Amino acid sequence: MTETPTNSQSTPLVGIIMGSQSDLKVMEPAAEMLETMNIPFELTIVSAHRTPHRMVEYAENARKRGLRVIIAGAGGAAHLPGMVAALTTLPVIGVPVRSSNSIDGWDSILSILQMPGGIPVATVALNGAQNAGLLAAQILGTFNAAIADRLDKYRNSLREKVMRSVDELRR
Ligand code: RP5
Repeated sequence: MTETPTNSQSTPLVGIIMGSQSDLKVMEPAAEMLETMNIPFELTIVSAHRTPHRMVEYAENARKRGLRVIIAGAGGAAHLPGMVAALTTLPVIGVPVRSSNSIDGWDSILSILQMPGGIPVATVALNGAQNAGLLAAQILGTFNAAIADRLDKYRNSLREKVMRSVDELRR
């Protein structure tokens, strides 16, 4: 299976998958965050119900291809993250996507969040792909000092932004 380009020539550590091209806009912040953290990733479309065999192949080969974390986004009856999690022991981060036909996104949230015991999916907020990228970086940062260092710098930048607002309000 050929995957879509990564952010560098290195072997991708994170696989970003989504159920449809229509999820791309929501999922892009995960890719942007991984780019910021200089983490090689791949991004592609894998649909649990439209391309079920592709999903099985992707999940079963993910670890041997070098992936360490999978970010899976889907909307509606969003079974992609749970099914992928069932097929691999790599950590799977689920992004509930608010799709056009959704009931305010609750369908996506509940179908990704409410995994029965035994097969976890780390679920982020509705359309919360940025946090999915960060969480993937944090998982990799547990054994990669360079990534942990970039995460510290990112946190510092958040703190400094708040402190600048505090200073401005004092004036
Ligand atoms: C899911 O169905 C996708 O994840 C998407 O969020 C939703 C709608 O897909 P399209 O009909 O826009 O392709 O599989």
